[in-house]
Order: sequence, then C-alpha cells, then structure tokens
Amino acid sequence: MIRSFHRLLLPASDEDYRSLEEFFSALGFAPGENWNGRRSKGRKFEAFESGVELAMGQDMPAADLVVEVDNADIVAEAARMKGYTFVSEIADHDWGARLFVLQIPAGFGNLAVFSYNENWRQPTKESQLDSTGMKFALVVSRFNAFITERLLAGATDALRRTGALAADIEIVRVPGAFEIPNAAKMLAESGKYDALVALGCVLRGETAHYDVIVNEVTRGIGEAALSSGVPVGFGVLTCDTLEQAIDRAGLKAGNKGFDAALAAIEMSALKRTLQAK
Ligand code: INI
Repeated sequence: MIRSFHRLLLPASDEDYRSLEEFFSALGFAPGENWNGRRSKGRKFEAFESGVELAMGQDMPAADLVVEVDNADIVAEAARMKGYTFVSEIADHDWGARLFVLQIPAGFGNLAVFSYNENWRQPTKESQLDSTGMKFALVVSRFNAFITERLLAGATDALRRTGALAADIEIVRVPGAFEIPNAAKMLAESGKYDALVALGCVLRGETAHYDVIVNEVTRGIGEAALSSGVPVGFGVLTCDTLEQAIDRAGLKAGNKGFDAALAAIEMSALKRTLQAK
C-alpha cells in the first residue's frame, strides 16, 4: 500500500533551497516533516490530497506540479506581490476552474495553481468536520496488519481531509489489540493530544479467547477515554471471518478506521464546545 507521494526536488545550493522553501510556504503548502542530518537536510510540504494524475485532451496546463487551492485568485495576487514569474495569467478553463501557471524557482519547471469554480464540487460529508489545528495519536495493532494498516490509511485520510497536518498525527504501533488500551491510556494522559483513534482487528476464527480479548479491549479503551477525558475513536474490528474484516477495512462496508477518526474529531469538537460553555 502506498503511504505517501512526494515529488523530490534537489536544489543545488542553499540559496535555491531557501527560495524554494519560501515559494512553497508562500503558496500555502502545510509544513511537513523536516530533518537536518549530518550529510543532508530536507523538508516536506504537504497537501491533504496528493498522487499521480493522468490527463489527456485539450486545455490542460503544461506544468510539472499541479496544486488545487480554495481560491486561485487570492493565491495569484499573493504570488504577484512576491514577484514570482507567471508563465500564464489566471484565466477560466472549460473544465470548471480558474488557473494560472508559475515558474518554480531554481529551474524546477512550472507549477499550475487552480481552484474549482463555486458549486463545481459537491460539498462532502467529511468537509463539515474540521480538524484543523488538532493533534491526534493513532494506536494501531500489528496483529492482523493486513487489515489494521488499511484501517490506519482510512483514519489518516479522514484526519487529513478535514484539515489536520501530517506533523500533528502521531502513529503508535502495539503488538496486538490487547495492548491498545495500555498505550491509549499513556497517550491520553500525556496531555499532548486532542483525541486518539484506536485501530485493531480481532478475528473469532483465529482466537479461542476471542470474547475475553474483545471485552477487555473494549472496556480498556473506554476506560482510557473516560479516565483521561480525551476522546478515543473506536476503530477495532471484531469479526467472525477475515472476509468480514476486509469488507469493513475499505471494501463493501466502508472503512472503520475512517469512521473512528471522524468520531474522534467530532467528540473533540464537542469537548471544546462544552468546556467553553
Ligand atoms: N490480537 C489481535 O489484535 N487480534 C487477534 O485476532 C488476536 N488473536 O487472534 O489472538 C490477537 N492476539 C494477540 C493479543 O492481542 C496480544 O497481543 C497477545 O496476547 C500478547 O499480549
């Protein structure tokens, strides 16, 4: 499973590095992972949806990178004030967008920036939940990793789509579902997180002590949430068969990790509202 996708740029000098840093920050990319080692340094700039896009036909921008923003006119204004070089001015495109193209500093090609015209995209259910600025810890068990890694992808997707930064999502792996409550309690009590998401998978077929584990995990996760006051989204699958688990980890019955993350965001927002009253 692909975890992330980044286009790697290798600036030739510190000056180029700095101008690229400023360029991508100014355009509104969220700050991602940042490292400074003995032999190399680097910085990621994040957008919540990324990937490879194939397109054919007319009216396509000639660009090496494409970013979608909320309002391309505002970003174009900001780019003009910064003195960036426009390859093409902002204009309407017949696929429902306003788009302009900038030169990326240091000779890394062109960047197209666009926003869809109003009403072009249907508002989605998850867009009504906002996790901007929130910090999360995801506790994921390695047992049945084939399933739990998909739950993790779903949970991360829900958090990123609703505005959380990659840097604000801590992923903690534990051996099995039985260990989730212990890790959840420690993380919740650290006071560092707005909410947690617990991700695991217990299969009856492979577990003689299925009921014991399920009861303990459910009780323990509830206890971690109640005693700390930190919401914990419950994304632990308890299924009779692997097929049922696959269905709930991204196939026929949605992704329980995604749902658990949305529940965590909602509960965290509710907590803020109730505390403010
Ligand atoms: N852990 C799971 O997460 N799912 C299972 O289905 C499972 N089975 O089948 O036993 C399981 N067992 C491991 C358990 O959670 C603990 O990690 C282990 O007992 C060590 O404490």
